[in-house]
Amino acid sequence: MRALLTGFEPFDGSAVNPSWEAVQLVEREQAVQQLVVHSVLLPCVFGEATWRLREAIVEHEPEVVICVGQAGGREAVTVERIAINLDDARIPDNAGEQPIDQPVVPGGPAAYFSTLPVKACVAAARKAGVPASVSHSAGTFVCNHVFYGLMHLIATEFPEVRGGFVHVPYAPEQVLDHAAPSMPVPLVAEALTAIVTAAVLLHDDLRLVGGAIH
Ligand code: PCA
Repeated sequence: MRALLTGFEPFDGSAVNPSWEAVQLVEREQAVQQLVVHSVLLPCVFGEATWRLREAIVEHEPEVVICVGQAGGREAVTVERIAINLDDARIPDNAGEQPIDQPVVPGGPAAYFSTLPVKACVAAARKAGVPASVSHSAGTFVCNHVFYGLMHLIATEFPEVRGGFVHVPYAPEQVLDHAAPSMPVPLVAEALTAIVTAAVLLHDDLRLVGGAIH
């Protein structure tokens, strides 16, 4: 089995992006038998990030694709459930573009659900000792853009691939001078290993409590 994990380059003035640090660790460790993990860096740029993702899928021919991004301020690893057809950037991307209220794919469906077993992924991360939950919004910046782009690629070109998105907290070194939740990168990598393992092994999700009231 082959899995593709993507991480993002730093953005918004940060020196690191824990998503890229963590997926490289997962690739280096290759901790799961009979599963080869490839990691690929995506630019934090609308449009280009999705083209690079498509190239990586063509190159590595993965069964499972998990895109990973930083969600500064979140306290846990969050497995995203839904990607929406909306780009609405609060800050410019790394190429200086700041789309406002534009569709990711003009004429595309309003949203796509992750095809990962999201509850089972959360359960696996928790079992590995890492705080995790399901999230029902990946925001409206480049992460949601790539998540929607991934699910659109799967729907239109790669129907045999299963895919989804995981957001991770800041690394501790990013919050040394302000109070915000953070998580050590090796712990994030453990969660991602557990998540990718669950995603590869399970096609149907587990029926677990895990919704959100708001
Ligand atoms: N997080 C941003 C984009 C890149 C990243 O790591 C986001 O959540 O949209």
